[in-house]
Amino acid sequence: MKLLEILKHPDERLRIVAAEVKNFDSSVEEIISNMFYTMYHSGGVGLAATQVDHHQRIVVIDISPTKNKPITLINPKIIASSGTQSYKEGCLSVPGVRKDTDRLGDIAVEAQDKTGKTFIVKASGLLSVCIQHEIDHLDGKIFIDKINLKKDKNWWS
Ligand code: QAP
Ligand code: CO
Repeated sequence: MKLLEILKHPDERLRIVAAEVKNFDSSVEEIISNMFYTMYHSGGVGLAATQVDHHQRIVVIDISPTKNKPITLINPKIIASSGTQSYKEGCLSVPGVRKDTDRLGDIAVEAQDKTGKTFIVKASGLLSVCIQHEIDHLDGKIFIDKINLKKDKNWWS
């Protein structure tokens, strides 16, 4: 297992749009296990491949307090949603910054596992926020992009 370097804002590589995974080979398994190792080491709950300068559509998540409920999403796509929510988000690529961010509420996500098998996960609350935050990374978007300079007068506080 390898500890990967996490890109920090404003590194422009965080803006690269990740490519779909088409070949489910051992290199995909390798980046996934290194991403989990790096995320747990850094005290994160979610990490997108983009953040470790690997531009394929791969996300790892573990929001459990016991850190033993790993979720891997490959080529994730939101296929349904209802409602909205706001959550005070942070990001390993923007250390120290926390900001209320508007998101979809309940979501259904279609994704593939490391063998290429398609599955659907339904998520609400923190898990829903985390999945949306990580899919944004794959599209080169960061939560602080959503800061409204007019509305959020003191966005830095
Ligand atoms: C994305 O974020 C997320 O500033 C994952 O000093 C955000 O793991 C999911 C972290 C909000 C759900 C809700 C941030 C660690 C970790 C920091 C993270 C820091 C140390 C952020
Ligand atoms: Co992030």
